Amino acid sequence: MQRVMMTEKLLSEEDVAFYQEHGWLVTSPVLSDRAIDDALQGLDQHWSGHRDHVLPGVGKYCADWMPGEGEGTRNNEYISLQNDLISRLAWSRMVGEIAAAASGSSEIRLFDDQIVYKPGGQTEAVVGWHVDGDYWGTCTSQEMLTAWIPLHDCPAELGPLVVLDGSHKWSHLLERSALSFHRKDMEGLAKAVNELGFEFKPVTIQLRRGQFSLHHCRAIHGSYPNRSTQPRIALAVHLQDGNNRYRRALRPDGRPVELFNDRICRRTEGGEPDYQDDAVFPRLW
Ligand SMILES: O=C(O)CCC(=O)C(=O)O
Ligand SMILES: [Fe+2]
Repeated sequence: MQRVMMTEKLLSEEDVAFYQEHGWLVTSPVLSDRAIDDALQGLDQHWSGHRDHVLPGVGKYCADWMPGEGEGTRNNEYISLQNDLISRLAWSRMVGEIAAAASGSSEIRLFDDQIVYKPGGQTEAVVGWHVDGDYWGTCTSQEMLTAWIPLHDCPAELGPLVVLDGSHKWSHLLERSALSFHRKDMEGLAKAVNELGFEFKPVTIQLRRGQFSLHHCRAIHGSYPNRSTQPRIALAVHLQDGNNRYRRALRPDGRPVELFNDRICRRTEGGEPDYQDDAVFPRLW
């Protein structure tokens, strides 16, 4: 009973309906200063070379920016499995509870996470329009979602996340080559969206410290340059609902899709990656 009451307070029925309709949601400031300060400290530890847990293959099979690797946008994937201070924020019950309510799932587990750090003074560097679910071909679920948590106030000037409103309902109709985290052309997509008969409606998710946003795994999103003088640091926590399972998937060239998750998690009796492995996919809710 207590849990149900908490959920009702954190997210109203209207909030859930909004998420289902628009494919994104902004929370109230529910994350503590302490949790965010800890995550910032964890990030400093990571970039100084400290590892609470060594994950073999990080840096080779997934991004792990370290000092000396350029002054552009930094990307550190699977960081919560390596740093305990970051995992406290990434795996927080609060994030899990809100994600569960929004997606209508009784269970939420981590899928993976990443820090995206943009130095100040950017003029061109963007995160290209993409759909997170396109990177998760081995997942059966179409209800996975991402919590985007800035580690400071994040007004428009800092290049926060931008989501195309309602795009989770039609993103599958777009030509895939138009979409990529690494694509630089932010303007070209509007034409393609309009040609399909949909409205190109970018929503800039401006947040205060302690707030976070959720976006659906089929929602198109990206971000513009950080034009401010301070860094923009965000923790993106990619989440799976309780129904998600591994399925075999092939790339366009016919080779099997293999995610970094698949390399590091245990196997089911049938020999397939087990997306319920608590060691790699901890349960938040
Ligand atoms: O932080 C960004 O600009 C992009 C993050 C992102 O793609 C995500 O949260 O799924
Ligand atoms: Fe994304």
